[in-house]
Amino acid sequence: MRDFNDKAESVAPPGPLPVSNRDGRNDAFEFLCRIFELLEMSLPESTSSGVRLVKGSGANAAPEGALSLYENTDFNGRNDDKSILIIPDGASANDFNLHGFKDLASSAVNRTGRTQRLYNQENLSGTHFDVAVGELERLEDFNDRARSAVGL
Ligand SMILES: [Ca+2]
Repeated sequence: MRDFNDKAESVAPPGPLPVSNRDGRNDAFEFLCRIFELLEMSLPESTSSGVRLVKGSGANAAPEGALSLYENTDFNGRNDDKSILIIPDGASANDFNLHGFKDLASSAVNRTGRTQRLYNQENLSGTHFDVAVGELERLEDFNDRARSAVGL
């Protein structure tokens, strides 16, 4: 269930008391298996977030195909103890706080091939700041304000 990480929004008991069937499995177990199969099948690629927090510094630490947000200006300088939030293109990051990165971003490297938009509120709301493709040593008036992001 690797694609289910952070995606559960509710949970419910499996219903009637389990009844063993011919295979020795029970109906409740079969029911849950089926639900999980359906969930896996219905999740489009773009919802597999892949957003991750790493430690490091320098623009070279930013991978291709992702927006990398640095905790400090100048791509964390030379301080490898500082954090970088890596957001793969197509994975909207709706709440940086889930990764312990709320109101921290101070510089960015955009290697996604398209503009990435930062928002000062969760769920892509509030005011925004656009990060063009390339390297941005400081986020200017958006310093320490980013809480969510999405590619345009
Ligand atoms: Ca910062």
